[in-house]
Formats: sequence, structure tokens, C-alpha cells
Amino acid sequence: MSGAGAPTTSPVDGTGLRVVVIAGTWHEVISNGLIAGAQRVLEASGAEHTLVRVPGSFELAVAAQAAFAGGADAVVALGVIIRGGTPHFEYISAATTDGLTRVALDAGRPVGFGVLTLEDEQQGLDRAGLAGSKEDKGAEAAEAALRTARVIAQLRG
Ligand code: DLZ
Repeated sequence: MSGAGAPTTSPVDGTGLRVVVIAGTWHEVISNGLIAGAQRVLEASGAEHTLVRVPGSFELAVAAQAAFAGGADAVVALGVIIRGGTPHFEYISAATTDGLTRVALDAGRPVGFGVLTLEDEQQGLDRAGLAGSKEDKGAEAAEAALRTARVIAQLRG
């Protein structure tokens, strides 16, 4: 998925929101870039936020479920799956995406989706908000989670 057509970003008010960032541990440099980007946005927004780590992307959904059970208003899910190094790329990518979608719908609360599904490591470096990166997918996922939490609160009155 390319970043073409992505909305321009602007500050979001996250005051009063409890957000849990959940990140996998595969592909450390890229993962750390995603986490830093998400934390930058959450900190600037004024949201209360915590970070937990899970082994891999496959575990993001069940951890997100626990975060919502614990009262989180939103989750930011961060992971890195690279086709070249992952024999079960399609399975892990689909299970992660489907799992996070289901958890968000079951909870009625947003999961900012910051799971990169990549052909190679360079694509991840380009998207991880690092020095020289073209995109900052961790920041985008955090912003999406905050904005959607606000929309949901507005719709519920
Ligand atoms: C097993 C596995 C592989 C091969 N590759 C990745 C990957 O590129 N990115 C990632 O986040 N996780 C990977 N995993 C681990 C699975 O997500 C999961 O943690 C294990 O299968 C244990 O349930």
C-alpha cells in the first residue's frame, strides 16, 4: 500500500483519552521508529498513553482485546511483517488484519492500524518515521485512533 492520497495531518486533541500502544518485536529498527512516531503524536495530543510489547504481529489482536477490557478508549497496533523473511507472510498478515478488525468492531472502539506488510526491509525504513523516511506510519496510526475515538464519542452523544 503506498502513501498516495493520505490526508494531511494536523494536531488532534487527545485530552481525557486513554490509549494503549501495542507493538510487536520483529524487525527492531522499524518497530522502534513506528513506536516513536505514535508516541510523538499521543504526547502532543495530551492523551494518556502506555506502551506494551507482544512477541509478534499475530499477538496484537488478543492484546488489543485485553486493552479494551481494561478500559482503553483506543489502541494503536504496530507491527512489521516482511515477505522476504516470512514464509507464512500471507497467513500472518491476514490473521493480524482480520483479528484487529474484529476486536475493534466487538469493542466498538478504534484500533489505529500501524502494521506494515512489506516486500523488503527498505520499504519499512521508508515508512517508519526515521531520519530519511518518506512516511511516518506510527504517527498516522496514532492520529487515526485519536480522531476516530473522538468521532465515536460524538456519535454516541
Ligand atoms: C513467525 C513470524 C515470522 C516468520 N515473521 C514475522 C514477522 O515478519 N513479523 C511479525 O510481527 N511476526 C512474525 N512472526 C511471529 C508471529 O507474529 C507470532 O509471534 C508467532 O507465530 C508466535 O505466535
